[in-house]
Amino acid sequence: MNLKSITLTLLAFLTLGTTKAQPFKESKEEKEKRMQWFQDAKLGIFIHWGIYSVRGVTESWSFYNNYLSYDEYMSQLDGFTAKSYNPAEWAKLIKESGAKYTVITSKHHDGVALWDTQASDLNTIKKTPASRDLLTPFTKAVRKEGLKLGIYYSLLDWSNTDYPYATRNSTRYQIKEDSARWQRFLDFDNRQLAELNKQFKPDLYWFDGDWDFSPETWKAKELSTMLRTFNPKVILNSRIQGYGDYATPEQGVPIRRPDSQWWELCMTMNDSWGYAPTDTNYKTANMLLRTFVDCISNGGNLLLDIGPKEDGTIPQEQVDILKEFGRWTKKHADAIYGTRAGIPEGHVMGYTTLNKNQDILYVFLPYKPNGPISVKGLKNKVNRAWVVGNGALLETKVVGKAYWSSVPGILYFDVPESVQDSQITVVALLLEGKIDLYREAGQVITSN
Ligand code: H79
Repeated sequence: MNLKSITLTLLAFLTLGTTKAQPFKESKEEKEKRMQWFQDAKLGIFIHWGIYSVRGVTESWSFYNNYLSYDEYMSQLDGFTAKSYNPAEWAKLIKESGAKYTVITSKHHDGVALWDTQASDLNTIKKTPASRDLLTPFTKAVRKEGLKLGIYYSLLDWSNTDYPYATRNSTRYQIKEDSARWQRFLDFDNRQLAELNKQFKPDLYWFDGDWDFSPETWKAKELSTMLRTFNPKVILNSRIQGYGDYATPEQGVPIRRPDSQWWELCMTMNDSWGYAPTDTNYKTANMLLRTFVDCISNGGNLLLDIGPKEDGTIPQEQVDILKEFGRWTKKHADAIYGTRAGIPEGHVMGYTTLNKNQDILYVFLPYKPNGPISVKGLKNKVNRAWVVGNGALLETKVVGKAYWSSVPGILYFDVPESVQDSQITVVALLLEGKIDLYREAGQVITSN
């Protein structure tokens, strides 16, 4: 290799996209190890911050869907000041909520970048009165708090004239008629991603907006391989056309346990991702805590969204919810972090998780018990029961075990009012040995 070809190879590597990617291979054990922090984390905070917070309109979709013109939408650039932005406070609040990671929009579908990208002038430095890189100080504050850093990046960009679509009913060109133009767009994405890689080396990429094209058109295989080559531990969400690591249901809580070993529900506190003062349809802390517990009982994470105002302040309703999450998660940390999915439905009325050893069953009660709590089908002896975060020991008793039947008796315990939590009470059951459930239909007694 001569100097010229070495330089060229290096250049290609730096810009990503033009190099021949080595296939990314990893064993099941290696992937489990790579995913461990994510699986243990349980709670993440999503941040949608962009020029859409100036008027409080829907992020990017408001012009795509023609609720307002592109020019009107972009005029919000002039009102985006970030004048009270305090990234250290954001990171502190996120940490206080009990979240172990955060994902921030580096660029939404509108193409406005929050960092000093060299690939386009459409960024907060060049085009807004904030006139600075807003991403870097946040990433530093996040690291300082010991949180994992996730970066949201929209693969599509409705502002980029090389992207085939501008709005719902405005197509710029067809890729098959101008593949060079599409390659220019891919190069642009690759350049921005190379910048993000180099400047922030995130723990996680949260892609969005892959739906218009196939994996081949996105060159998703090459893109994901290049990201992993640069940063072998990085976690990718699923929205990179089949090359991600975990499933990302949006807004809708799964009813059945998802097939994927790793998943994360992303959800808004009201009905909007970004700041929207006209949207007062907030879920209560209680509703959101239930959803959170629902997720972890099924082995998933919750990525709960906040939408700061254009000046960088976080709406009070959202701060209040994060603080109530903080109170509750701190008290019940043992039942949350590092746990695994609980037992199947039908054994107890409530959500459950299990510790890694599988010998502590945590029972989450999102209601005031009207009598003792019952757990059926538990073969293990319960050696001890206590109220998590309170410490009170609870008496348990097993009734209805017939000596001639293999069906376990029903375990009962009372949870007195004095030890109940104002949101969700959690009881820990220390089992003798790893959990062993009776999963049959029951003893069938026939006379013939
Ligand atoms: O950033 C937030 C949203 O702006 C973005 N993701 C969250 C995290 C988002 N909004 N909607 N969607 C993602 C879903 C996209 C829906 C689609 Fe379709 C339905 C894509 C393909 C079918 C309708 C038809 C919209 C585009 C084509």
